[in-house]
Amino acid sequence: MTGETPQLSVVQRLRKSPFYDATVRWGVRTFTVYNHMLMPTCFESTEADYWKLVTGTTLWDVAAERQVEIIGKDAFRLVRLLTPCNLSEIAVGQCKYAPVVDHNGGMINDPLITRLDDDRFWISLADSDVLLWAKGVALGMRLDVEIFEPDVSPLALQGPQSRAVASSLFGDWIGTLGFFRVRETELDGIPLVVARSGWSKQGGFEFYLLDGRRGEELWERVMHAGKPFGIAPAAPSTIERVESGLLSYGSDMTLDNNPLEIGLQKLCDLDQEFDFIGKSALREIRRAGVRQKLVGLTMGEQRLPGNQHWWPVLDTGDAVLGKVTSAVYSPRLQRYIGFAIIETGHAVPGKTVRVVSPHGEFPGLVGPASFETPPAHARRGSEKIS
Ligand code: THG
Repeated sequence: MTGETPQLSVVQRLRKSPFYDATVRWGVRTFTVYNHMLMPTCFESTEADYWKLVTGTTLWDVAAERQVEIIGKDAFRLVRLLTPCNLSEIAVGQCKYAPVVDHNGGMINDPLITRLDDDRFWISLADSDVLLWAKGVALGMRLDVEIFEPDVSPLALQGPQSRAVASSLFGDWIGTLGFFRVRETELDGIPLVVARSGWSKQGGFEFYLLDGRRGEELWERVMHAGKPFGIAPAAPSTIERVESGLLSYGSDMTLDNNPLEIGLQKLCDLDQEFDFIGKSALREIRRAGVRQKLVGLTMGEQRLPGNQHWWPVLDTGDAVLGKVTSAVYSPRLQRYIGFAIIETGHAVPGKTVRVVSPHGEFPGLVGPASFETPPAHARRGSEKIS
């Protein structure tokens, strides 16, 4: 036994992104595995990267958010079958945050769905194998569609200064692109779809690269344009996304959760006419009432690292109420915060529960699953957590 931190064996099976070599050159320190690919998670430190995101502008290799492309006569029908979200009005050039559920109403994924043309869609995935599910559904329902993984790799520009960088790259029209709208364009001949979206609430854009051979060129071009605005390489921030109430598939939800209990009921239209997969199951869950709910927890002022497991949540007796799904130290709130999925009867704002972590037990105050943060100012601490 050496006691050293275990390392990941990087082999061919763990696919590299078209931006991989660029991120290594720019000092990436840690990766995670996401959709069977390597995805950067940290450059300087989790907290330093977070401050750059909330105060400036950052570039993220999120090529592991793989696309499933669906084209053909029945493409719209298939996409609608896959989600409880009401897509009847989705316009060409629009995207929607749309849960994908199975016949029991269990969460298969929580992707963005983009309509590129009347009969052409992308499903931009969180970490699960939707390509196979979509192919199975199409086969079973005898739909006239083609389903494949296109050569498309998202690169995200996120943070309050992102618009300035995007304008200097593309011109002023980018400032008029609506939220969750996309437009096909190019940059020095590099083919792209540009979207106003991204997995933070700091504002920004996503550049979907349409030619995997030109990843490094695109990365360097954006870094160069961002230099006057202090751009930095970074990655999806667990701290910021918990503060902002953005959920992560695999941590905050799995196939065992339905969208109604994790706060995604607002995205589901169970009364629409269209008979999507999981409709009767979700209607029954709504009728009976959800057994558990995802809530926000404030867990004191201790500066602990994030959780690597689900931690039990107990009541004042020893009854297990559920689990903490994500936990981070918020430098802006100066509190340890997170999400938990707990029994409905205890999922009441103001209620205190007990969190059992490897760092000890501490109380958790139940509240909304999104946190009010003060504006970023000179609170920046020097301590780093990994
Ligand atoms: N961009 C792209 N693909 C993705 C993500 C992304 N795939 C994986 C993951 N992220 C999908 N999950 C989300 C979750 C939330 C949001 C986007 C993707 C999001 N939510 C806003 C909110 O909750 O306020 C807006 C929701 C709404 O208005 O409907 O942006 O980031 N390409």
